[in-house]
Amino acid sequence: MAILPILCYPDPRLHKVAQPVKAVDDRVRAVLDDMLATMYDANGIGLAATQVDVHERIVVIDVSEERDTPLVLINPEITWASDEKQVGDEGCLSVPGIYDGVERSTAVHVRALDREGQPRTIEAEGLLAVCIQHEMDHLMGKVFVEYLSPLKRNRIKTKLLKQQKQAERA
Ligand code: GNR
Ligand code: NI
Repeated sequence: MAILPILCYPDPRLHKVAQPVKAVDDRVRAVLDDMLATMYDANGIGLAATQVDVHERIVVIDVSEERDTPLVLINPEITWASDEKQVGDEGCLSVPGIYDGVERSTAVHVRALDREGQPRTIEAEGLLAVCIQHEMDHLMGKVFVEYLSPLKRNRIKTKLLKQQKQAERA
């Protein structure tokens, strides 16, 4: 298992569209294990493959308090999303230190393959529903700051670029 580097906004690779996984084999299971290790190491509740520069439809999530309930989604598709929506503060491992409100459906149904390649349906609400929508956006090349105003987004971009240049020099 390896902890993978996480791409930081505004890295253009965060906007690549992920391709479907063709076969859930040992290669994909190794990616899943590295992604889980990376997510837990970073104290995130979710991680999309896009964030670790792997452009395949793979997501890992753990919204449990104990951080002992990993959920794996391969080729996820949202089959239903509630009309009811709610604004909640979101953060992202690829946008460190930034938190802002995003409107999401309060509940979703997702069809995905598990680590054995078996199809599963997940009915999610609350934080899990928010996280699933956030991760599926990543697979489409979308980062949550794109829901914010252009003014806010540009300020975030400038701030993070400055931080990254600072880190390079350090
Ligand atoms: O760790 C994370 N927390 C979080 C909080 C509110 C809404 C979404 C998230 S996902 C984020 C991890 C991440 O960046 N996943 O892509
Ligand atoms: Ni994210």
